Amino acid sequence: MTTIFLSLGSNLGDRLKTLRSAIELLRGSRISTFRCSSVYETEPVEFGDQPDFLNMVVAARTPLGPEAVLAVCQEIEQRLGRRRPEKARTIDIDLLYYGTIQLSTGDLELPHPRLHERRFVLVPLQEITPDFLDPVRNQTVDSLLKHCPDQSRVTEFSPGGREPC
Ligand code: PH2
Ligand code: MG
Ligand code: MG
Repeated sequence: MTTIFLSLGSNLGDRLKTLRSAIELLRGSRISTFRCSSVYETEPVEFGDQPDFLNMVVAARTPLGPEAVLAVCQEIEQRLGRRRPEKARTIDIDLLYYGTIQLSTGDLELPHPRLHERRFVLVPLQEITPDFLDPVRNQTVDSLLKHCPDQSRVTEFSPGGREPC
């Protein structure tokens, strides 16, 4: 079993409901979530004129390898109505960390190459695992967030209530 961290984002349709469905589907696919961040409303980064996202991060344990996790995530994206290559998406599920493994293939890079530049990832990640040591940048998540140059808006969307995990 390996501990993994996933970033979930939605900026189309019933965003909260879609995040919840994605977690249910992950749990039904041998990706057992055990900790969820709060949900955050976030300003789109690098996407120009787009609706705000809801973003969150979940921790999970899985017997699947990294490529199989990626395949499950893509299958769930399809199932929840994601249509590529549109920028607005019902759901985007990104693998941030697969344990401390580093790898780079055609379709998967671990750790996620841009996570340290994105407040919409780091704020929820810091909430659930501030002391996790990023194996490439050799810094804790706390430190990555402190030094993150991104200034985009990230505000808590569901104060008082973590998502059920
Ligand atoms: N995802 C992106 C690019 N920009 N901005 C926000 N706020 N949230 C996202 O999930 C997001 C983004 C690429 O997948
Ligand atoms: Mg993404
Ligand atoms: Mg993605």
